[in-house]
Amino acid sequence: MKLYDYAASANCYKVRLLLAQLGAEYERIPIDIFGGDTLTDEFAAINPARSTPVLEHPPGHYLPESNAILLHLAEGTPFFPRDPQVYRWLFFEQADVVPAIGGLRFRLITGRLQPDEPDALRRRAAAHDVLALLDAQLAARQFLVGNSYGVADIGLYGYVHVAGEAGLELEPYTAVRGWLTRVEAQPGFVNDLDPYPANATAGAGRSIYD
Ligand SMILES: N[C@@H](CCC(=O)N[C@@H](CS)C(=O)NCC(=O)O)C(=O)O
Repeated sequence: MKLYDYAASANCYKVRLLLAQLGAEYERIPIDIFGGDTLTDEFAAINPARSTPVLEHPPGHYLPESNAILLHLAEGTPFFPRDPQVYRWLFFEQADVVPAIGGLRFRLITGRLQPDEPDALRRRAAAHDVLALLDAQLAARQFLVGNSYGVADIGLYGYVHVAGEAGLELEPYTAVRGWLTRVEAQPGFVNDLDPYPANATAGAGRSIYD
């Protein structure tokens, strides 16, 4: 199994977290997205969307999309409870959590947006809506689906745990904070999300964002 992977991407980190908790052996293929690695014809043949992560398994078969990879790897394991709510949370993560929290964090840290610009204010408001929704969901339960830890929690943890780096104060979201602590206490938990490297700064590299 190979993972085409960017160390500073929370979408990639979500997959690395599940792989670690499954005890799976795999080879990491580092993709320097701001070094132009996703802009090559070779990478487009692996994933025409030019994004990471991509799982290669078996050799020559490529699965892009972080949450598709999570669902595929978790199939038949305790990390995938037979409850359709799992799908609901993973779609919510991509549609609402990533653009709001992930998009804000990436653009602020790498200098693509200033905190007082309209796009930052819009993303910040959306992020607080997301956090309030999650806080209400988690107020009466230990984990997002069926009260047992699984891929829905892994998918949401990826970007929610770095909300503070986007300047989002988590203090009012008591249930979210409790859930983050429970996720971090799970057997085999790892956090190997790297900070953005220097070439991620606006104007410093080449990527689909520039
Ligand atoms: N929906 C995709 C989004 C993946 C994505 O946006 N990946 C970013 C890093 S977080 C990327 O690889 N961008 C490629 C580039 O900038 O060239 C998923 O969940 O896998």
